[in-house]
Amino acid sequence: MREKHIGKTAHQALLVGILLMLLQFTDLQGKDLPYTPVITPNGSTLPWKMVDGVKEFHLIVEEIDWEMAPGMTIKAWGYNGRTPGPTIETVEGDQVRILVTNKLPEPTAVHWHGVFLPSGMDGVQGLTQPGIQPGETFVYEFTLRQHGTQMYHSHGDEMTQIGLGSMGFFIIHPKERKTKIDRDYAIFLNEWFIDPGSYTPDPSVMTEFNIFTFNSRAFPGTEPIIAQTGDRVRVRIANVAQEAHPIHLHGHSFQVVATDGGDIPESAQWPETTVLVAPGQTRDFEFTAVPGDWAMHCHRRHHPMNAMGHDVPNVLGVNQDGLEEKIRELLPNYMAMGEDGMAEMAEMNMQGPINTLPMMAGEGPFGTVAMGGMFTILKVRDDLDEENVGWYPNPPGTVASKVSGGTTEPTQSEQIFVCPMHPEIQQSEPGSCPKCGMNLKPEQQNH
Ligand SMILES: [Cu+2]
Repeated sequence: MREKHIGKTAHQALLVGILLMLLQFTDLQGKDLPYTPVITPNGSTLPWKMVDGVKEFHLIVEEIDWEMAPGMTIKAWGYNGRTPGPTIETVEGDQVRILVTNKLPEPTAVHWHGVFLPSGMDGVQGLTQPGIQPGETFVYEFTLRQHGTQMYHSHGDEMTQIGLGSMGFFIIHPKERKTKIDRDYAIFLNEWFIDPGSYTPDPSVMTEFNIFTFNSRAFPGTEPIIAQTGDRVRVRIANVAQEAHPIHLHGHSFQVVATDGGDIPESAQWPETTVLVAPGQTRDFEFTAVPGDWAMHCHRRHHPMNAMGHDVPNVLGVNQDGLEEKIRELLPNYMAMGEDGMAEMAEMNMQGPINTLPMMAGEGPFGTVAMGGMFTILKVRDDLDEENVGWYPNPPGTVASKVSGGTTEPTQSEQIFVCPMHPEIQQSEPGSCPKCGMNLKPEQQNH
């Protein structure tokens, strides 16, 4: 009896030991983080290693090939193979050490934007440190005494280096958060001028930009934001570009809860649907997710558009009959456009110069979305399947639809999808024409 009893205790001790080891292992794998990790759509989070109680990160700045959307790749200057650089994630109280290796052809320095630190760690070339020469590695080390959405960006030849993409998020989580965040997203704004048909952004351009990006991606290259119905969602927006961008979210009211200067007290928050994010600012907003597919975009009209929208001759309302043929005698591939607006450019999938995105594009379940640039989709579902989100299944009777035969009285009708070029191609589901590949257009069939 006694032996058996001792045996049982030893067995329990062994089990506890294994459990403790497993817990420690889990912690080492970083799965037991004391915060909801930030997701950087189309981006990544910078891994770190603990060295004698210090969180150590390594950034390498260099020229990279960066895809802005399928069909367009640029020569950017980014960190660790991407622009924006990988998101640095930390917790208030952490001691951090950041190694920066310069593989650019000119000196650089990295500024930790909005972070409280000793002046000599502030990363301003010439003012607080010598420039990091090509091939050199510098070390920055400081203890985090605040929390918030901060940034890192080049502070040497800023016009060129930031202009080509040298920036990233520096997120400091609070030790304890009063209200839980279910999903936490980070989006860096930027605008670029890339001469149609070329690969290197022109950093000397001051105002006339032609590509506008979320995390250096232009729609339809932007990854959607996803959430479960009722989730508390935080979106962090950062800007070190030339222009201020009013970021608008459909279907929700949100509160701006923090800036790069710190948390906004609840008594000072007010409801919004659009937040203006100026150069040098970050803005965090939060909302409770409502089911649907919701657009989120910059509300300046040219910013959810790609190149080619600038300086086109204004022919709105001008009858161009016969003009096309006449010009074709001189320019064989000439195509007249714009008499009824610009939407036809999206329809025709206008072939521009190489490495140049169409002005507007993107396929939705009801046809072309005719957007580009700073545009993404918030996808909220009652039963979220993260691997396969798809298009929102609208409940019956909740989709705008055409009224019949000129009457304004709603009538019973059934939606069909028809090819604009081949009217014989009709089906009950959205899709593309098997003959010409164009998007089928929704039409009503009346009973
Ligand atoms: Cu904008």
